[in-house]
Amino acid sequence: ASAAKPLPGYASFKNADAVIVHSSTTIETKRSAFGSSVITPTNQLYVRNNLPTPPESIVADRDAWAVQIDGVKKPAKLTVAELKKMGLETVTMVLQCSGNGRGFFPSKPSGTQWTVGAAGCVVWSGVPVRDVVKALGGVADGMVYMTGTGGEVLPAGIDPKTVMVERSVPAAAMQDALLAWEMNGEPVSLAHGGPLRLIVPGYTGVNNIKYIKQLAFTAKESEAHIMSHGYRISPPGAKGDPSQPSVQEMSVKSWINSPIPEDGNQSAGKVQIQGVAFGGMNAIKGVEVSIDGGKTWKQARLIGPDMGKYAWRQFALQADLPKGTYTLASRATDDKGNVQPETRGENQSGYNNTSWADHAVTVTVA
Ligand code: MSS
Repeated sequence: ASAAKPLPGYASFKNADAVIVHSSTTIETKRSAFGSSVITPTNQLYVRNNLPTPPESIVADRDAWAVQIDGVKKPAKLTVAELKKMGLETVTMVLQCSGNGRGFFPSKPSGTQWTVGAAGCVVWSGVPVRDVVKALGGVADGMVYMTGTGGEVLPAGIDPKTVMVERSVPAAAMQDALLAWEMNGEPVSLAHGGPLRLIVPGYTGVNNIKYIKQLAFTAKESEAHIMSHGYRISPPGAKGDPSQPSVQEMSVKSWINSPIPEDGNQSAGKVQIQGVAFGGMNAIKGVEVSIDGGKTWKQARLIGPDMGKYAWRQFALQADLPKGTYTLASRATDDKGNVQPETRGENQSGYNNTSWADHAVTVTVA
């Protein structure tokens, strides 16, 4: 077995026992570390950076960070200090990388082999984008996308479009979007996009632009490679291109966090089978649990506080397990009636895996 990789400097505050360091830009939460208190602690939340992390100096004077707002009637460059006076809202949201669950694809798509831990449920505070837009006279005519640009300083000598982190979502997503400066009750850390991050609730991780330096309402999608060719749902064997769907809205998903093989053998008797479920754009209606690999299902209980439709719900099912081997699975339903599917949608890059079968765990009770 290879030795655990050290935490990179910008993420040195992470709890090393609770995470798997895949690389200096990809850190996963251990399945055993999610707990049952809904919110993922900041020091356990996963990290995914597509580029090297900007220097700590960008969070030295947070209020001075400025974001250019374009594609509105009165474009303006606004500092965090100014944004703080324009509105305030808090949203609890599942932040999940588009590639979470890639590690379950038998085709082993290239990219980080995340299992369940490129996700967490976190609380963001900031100004609603719609308030900013209103203050600047509204969206300019003909603009149909909301395009956010990351504040990384790009390497010289290469076409910026090939590396920049810039993503477009439908402009309507601004209704629930925030420009956030606080996460889990603290100023947003550099690792998670401080001083200012675009939060698009219900959309996969990549659409939540860290250290945002420009927010523009645009007539067309960004031509940055990460938008035009990256993060596309392309058929197996095909390259990404703008004609394919982009990873945007998340859909209904759940998984079990306890008991899991990592916990070691279970002793026979009562057990609380427990996990998390979320609906992406919709609230969770219910979760069923199976102890026989999906042959039969029982309704689990939703436990803990309901933090709104963009948050995940904890669920639990009490079971009495005699000695034996069990394949535990969970299957969530959202309030629009969408049911988590048995199988993954095959795609070249291993995105959007919501398969309940892939997320099942096999445990031994002795
Ligand atoms: N932003 C920026 N600026 N940069 C980068 O790199 N990444 C993405 C997002 N944003 C980036 C950004 C991704 S891709 C993800 S997931 C996320 O972020 C993560 O987060 P955190 O905080 O956890 O780290 Mo996949 O879909």
